[in-house]
Amino acid sequence: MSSMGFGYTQVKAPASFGPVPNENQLRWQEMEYYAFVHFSLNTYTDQSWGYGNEDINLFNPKELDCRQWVRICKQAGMKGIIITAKHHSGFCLWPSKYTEYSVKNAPWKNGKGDIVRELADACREYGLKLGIYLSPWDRNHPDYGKPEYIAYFRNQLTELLTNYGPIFEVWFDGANGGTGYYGGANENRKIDRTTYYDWSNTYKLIRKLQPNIVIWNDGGDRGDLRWVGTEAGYVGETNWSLLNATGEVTWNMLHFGLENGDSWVPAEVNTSIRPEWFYHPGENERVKTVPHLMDTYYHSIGRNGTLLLNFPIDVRGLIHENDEKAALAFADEVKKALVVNLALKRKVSASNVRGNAKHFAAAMVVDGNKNSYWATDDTVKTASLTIDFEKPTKFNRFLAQEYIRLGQRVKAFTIEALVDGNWTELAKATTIGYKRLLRFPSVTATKVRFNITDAKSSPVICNIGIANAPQILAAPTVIRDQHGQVNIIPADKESEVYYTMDGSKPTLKSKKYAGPVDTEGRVQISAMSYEPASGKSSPVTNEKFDISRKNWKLVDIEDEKANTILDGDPSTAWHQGNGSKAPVDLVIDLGKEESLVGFRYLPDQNVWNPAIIAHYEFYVSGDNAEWKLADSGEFPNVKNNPLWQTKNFSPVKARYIRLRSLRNTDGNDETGYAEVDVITQ
Ligand code: FUL
Repeated sequence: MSSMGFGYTQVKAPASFGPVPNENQLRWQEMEYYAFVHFSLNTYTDQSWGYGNEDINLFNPKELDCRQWVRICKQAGMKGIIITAKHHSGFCLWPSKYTEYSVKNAPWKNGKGDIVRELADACREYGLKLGIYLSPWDRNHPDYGKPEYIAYFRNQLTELLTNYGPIFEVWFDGANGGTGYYGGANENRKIDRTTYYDWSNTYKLIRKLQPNIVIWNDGGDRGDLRWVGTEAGYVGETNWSLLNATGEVTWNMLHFGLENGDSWVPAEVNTSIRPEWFYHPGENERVKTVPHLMDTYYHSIGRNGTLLLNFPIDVRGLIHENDEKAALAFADEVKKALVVNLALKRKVSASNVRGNAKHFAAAMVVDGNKNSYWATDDTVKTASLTIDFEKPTKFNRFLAQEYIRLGQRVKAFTIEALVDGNWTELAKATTIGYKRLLRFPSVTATKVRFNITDAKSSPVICNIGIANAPQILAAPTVIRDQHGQVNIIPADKESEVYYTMDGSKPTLKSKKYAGPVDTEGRVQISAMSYEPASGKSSPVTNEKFDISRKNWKLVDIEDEKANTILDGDPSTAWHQGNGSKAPVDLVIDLGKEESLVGFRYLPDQNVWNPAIIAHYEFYVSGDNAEWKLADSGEFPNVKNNPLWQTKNFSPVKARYIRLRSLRNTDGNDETGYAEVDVITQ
């Protein structure tokens, strides 16, 4: 059929559907991958959140080199860097006119330095974009919580958005209000996140100073971008780039977007290359592995998000070599996985083409041009596209992109392959958006069929990719249960596992894992998976366990399920609630006297009401009658990043421990625990 019969209107481009991105959001989305750098006084105090009274004299990086940061980011394929110009402690990395708590009073460069300037210069040199993180919460400033602080905050914002050239993104952390130094007041200051900052006027200021910027804000008025509800490095499989302009934003909306939202608010996945955001020397061996980072990639950029990957700047003022190595190896793996598009310029046909017009034909998805697209007639909401390899071809990845200038439309799709003359389904998925990537086991086929099975409006697809990515082996999981049995679980059941118990790196000559290993006392396990078919081995998992918890007993707790606190399995948790009002105590009998130097707490990993302890006291006792306070404080950032919390204290001998939750992160009286453990001398 020719397009003639349909008249001119049929071959006009489809009208946009629903909310669409503005030019700033589009430019940002196309960046796909960019860096965060966390650097502050925290770097020198081994803290996650500074209190606001940390000694400025500690800030003296000896080898600070922003060009090194930018070089690594550039080599890793990133397009920009967002720097923590001011974190919660209030310490400023630029010589702000409005506070004394900044680099201008630090020994570094005799107070003449400006890290934001050095980074801006390095970014310009390497062609990367600069972004600014400015914490709204300021634990140093005496006026925090009062109206005067807003003027201070805007003054700082004005400095940062005026003096350092174009800024692509500004980042306003949602952690707001709480205890702090506040110029010596040392108190708890609460603010109303919805009104205190008067965001709408701050936004006006920002847009006036930097018209091309995108605003990230998870706490206040709707910004241009949204948080995804977790710092673990993934957004929902279903991911709409939409939210409502006003009203409450629930965790579900952050994580999955809002199918019928009235505004374009796309997702940015922020996560760190190490467990924590700031540099902690104890994490040098805990930099994420390539398989881990690849999962993050598929679960962020591969799910219609961007990836904001953090480097904690180390004490020297550099990106640590382990982080550099991981980031470059990750970039290399992404390239190996996706660079060859087997669909490019292949024969392709579609079940429907808009007005049968050539410029909307199926071939537009494999022409290597993201600005041309395949579109169907307006009434068509289900359609398929068949790519013909003309010979058996092996692949295991599928990529699709919607032309989002016209809105996000696809609700569901499947992928099928013609294998030995039969069509078999390889994958089933929901949304696409700017970019969607699917992984499935390798298959050899002559044709691939992409079926849009549900859409809000006629589909508009600008790119399809098919790739054959090399297999990569993930490191195994190591768990020790309460009885001291160590279980090593490979990610792929067919892998073999080799391990050592003396801290040495496992090889094929090490012990082969053949089932749970009984252990007593302190142990260290280093384990790797090995795939005999390919001869490949995984990165190594290192786990250290303290004294065995065999004879431990939870005191005065009837519920048997409570023992999950001691089962070594991070995925099982128990909640103490039952009407008990905060503070809530957990008492454990260690069975005999131990020399304690600290404790560890792993929050419930569940995202729904994990009831994580935010402020704690830790007591010890010899007889369960007389108690002594060994330590107290906060677990910073545990809601967004519920990692193992480790606290050290002066050595003390005790048989009983009491972990007291003073306040939880959900503001109720429950307390959730995945694990509790001690550190012995
Ligand atoms: C969180 C902060 O509290 C962390 O310290 C970190 O800056 C992260 C990016 O955002 O909410």
